Amino acid sequence: MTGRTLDSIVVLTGAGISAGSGVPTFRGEDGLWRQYRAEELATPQAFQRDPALVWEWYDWRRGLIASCEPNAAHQTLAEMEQHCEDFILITQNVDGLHQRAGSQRLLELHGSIWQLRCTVENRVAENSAVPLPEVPPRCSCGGLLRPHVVWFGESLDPETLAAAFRAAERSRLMLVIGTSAVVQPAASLPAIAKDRGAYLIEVNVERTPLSTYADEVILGPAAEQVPKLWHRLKDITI
Ligand code: BV8
Repeated sequence: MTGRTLDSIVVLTGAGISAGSGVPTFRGEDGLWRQYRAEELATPQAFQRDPALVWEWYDWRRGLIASCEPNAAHQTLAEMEQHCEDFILITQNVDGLHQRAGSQRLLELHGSIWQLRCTVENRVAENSAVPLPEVPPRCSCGGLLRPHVVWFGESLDPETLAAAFRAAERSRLMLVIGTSAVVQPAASLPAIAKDRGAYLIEVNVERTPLSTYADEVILGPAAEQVPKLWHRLKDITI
């Protein structure tokens, strides 16, 4: 790292940062629910085919996440935001743990499990009821409500995605924490940052497709490694 003030940090997180809080990851061995894989349920086709089944999965996840607490990695990122003038946290997670840890400069690429959208009126509302009083939940207009998340095969919110690309393009330092780096278009953000000259640090319990071009790969649980990394970073310039 060259001697520059630590002025612009972009962080990309995935399900692995919440694993330390007890939230199952998507592709790990804990990514199964009943006999289904997450990718089979997080699709508009699955919802169309069996909204009750998809909602049972989301209701179960909401209940589980509600009993989980942000871990030291989430809390460290919230502290980092206070330290850096140009900081943005981009997450693929829908669990809301970054907000509960205090992060504010946050882009939720894939939406939030705590917001429901009417499939008729398209209205979005916060809903933290666990368990849901009825499954599948319905809007006052009678329409089915769906989780306000981005399913596989659905496009991300264009403004959120554009903001994420802009952040990646201007970053001097990008931290990529707890993602298998396979889901697009989120997985292309680190490559954009790297191509623009950012210093890339990956934190994961195993190597990923990203590891070959990261400047540093820190192997270990995010809850342990992210606080250590921040302790190292905050006293240096890049
Ligand atoms: C789209 C919300 C346009 C729902 C999710 C190329 C370009 C564009 C699209 C595609 C493309 N190729 C393929 C596609 C389609 C698809 C895609 O990427 N498929 C993949 C599987 C190949 N992308 C899309 O459909 C996206 N839409 O691009 O729109 C379009 C439109 C139509 C047709 C084509 C394109 C939408 C993707 C969003 C899907 N929604 N979630 C919900 O959550 O309920 S994605 C889902 O995966 C979660 O958000 C999750 O966060 C995300 C990524 O997974 P990870 O976060 O990385 O989690 P994972 O379990 O995989 O890995 C965990 C990692 O943590 C592991 O590396 C593990 O080692 C590590 N770990 C574990 N424990 C720890 C740890 N690390 C640190 N500490 C620990 N303790």
